[in-house]
Amino acid sequence: MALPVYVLNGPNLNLLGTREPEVYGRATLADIEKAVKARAKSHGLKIVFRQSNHEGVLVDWIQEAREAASGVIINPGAYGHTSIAIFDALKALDKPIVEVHLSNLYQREAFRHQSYVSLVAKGVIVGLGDMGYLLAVDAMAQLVGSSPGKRK
Ligand code: CA2
Repeated sequence: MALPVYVLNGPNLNLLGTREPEVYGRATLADIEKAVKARAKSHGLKIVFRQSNHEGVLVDWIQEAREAASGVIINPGAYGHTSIAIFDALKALDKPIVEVHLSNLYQREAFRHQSYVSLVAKGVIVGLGDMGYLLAVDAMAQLVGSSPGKRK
């Protein structure tokens, strides 16, 4: 049985769809989860989709992924810019990592221009809104060698 891809979301992403639609779009995180699972199914991939506002919880899930996931797609939210703990946990994960940000970090404040996660991610998708998550699933399918013919 193929292991699922973990899709991990950091702080405040539970608020998507409620404020700042011009920056983050109108989709809620539940909308994104639904779309991600549908896209993953077309690749024969299973998804574990989670969100936490707590750094240590995200670290725990990344550690869990060492045994339980085939790869990790992560929108670390603001922790991407600050968290060495999340960087260390991801560095210890010997699986493909794709980083996603809804907004284009490079058109925003300077403190958003650097990401610790980018240092350990195979690829980074920024500025494409919720489409970025779907592109990350497509990329992950290639990275973990999944295809509809291999559906489990
Ligand atoms: O662009 C992204 O995906 C971010 O990871 C979103 C984070 C931000 O701190 C990163 O720099 C970039 C923040 C998510 C906050 O989302 C909200 C949505 C609606 C209302 C309030 C916050």
